[in-house]
Amino acid sequence: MLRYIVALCLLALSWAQDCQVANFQVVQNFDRTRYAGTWYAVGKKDPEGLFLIDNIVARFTILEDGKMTATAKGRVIILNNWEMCADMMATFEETPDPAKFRMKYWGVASYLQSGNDDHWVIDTDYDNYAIHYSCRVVDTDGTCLDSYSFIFSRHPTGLRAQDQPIVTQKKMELCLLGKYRRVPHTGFCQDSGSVDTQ
Ligand code: DAO
Repeated sequence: MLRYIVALCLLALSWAQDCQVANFQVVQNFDRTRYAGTWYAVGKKDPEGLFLIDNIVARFTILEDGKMTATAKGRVIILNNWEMCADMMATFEETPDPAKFRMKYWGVASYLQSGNDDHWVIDTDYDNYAIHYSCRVVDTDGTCLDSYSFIFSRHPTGLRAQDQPIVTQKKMELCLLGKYRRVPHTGFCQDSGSVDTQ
């Protein structure tokens, strides 16, 4: 019975969402220094033309001039069936909102994907979980046509039980509840550099 009540409440709340990208709330007073360090992607909502599949680990660094950069690794399949660990790099351009960045990214090898996406930090407690969001294409009605989102954890084993309701609430606010998949960490990228050794 309780399960049905919770499901009905979630449904009612999701109906109340307007799903306007411009109205999505990001974390207040974002502190990039506390955000720095290693994050394990434990959940992902894929964009069209999925790139990073699993074993995704990102490490954010704050340079001396205060700018944020990142390196990331993850298992990818390129050229139809070539499986490899992609070594990626990213720089972040600030915007008037401290939790909203433009992220320029590229592969260490030229045949890897490159691009320029939004990188919004929707929520984080800095020590355990972070919710990232990027909308690549905004529809004419203001909703998102092509988005991706990472659920990051400081722990490769996943989210702590107490963080799960917060993350579920945020997925709902992004109108992405039910669109995420689990991101396994099998050690696939472990021997290819240092990003996931901390
Ligand atoms: O996996 O389909 C996809 C989209 C991922 C975009 C590439 C991200 C590469 C750099 C990530 C740095 C920190 C999140």
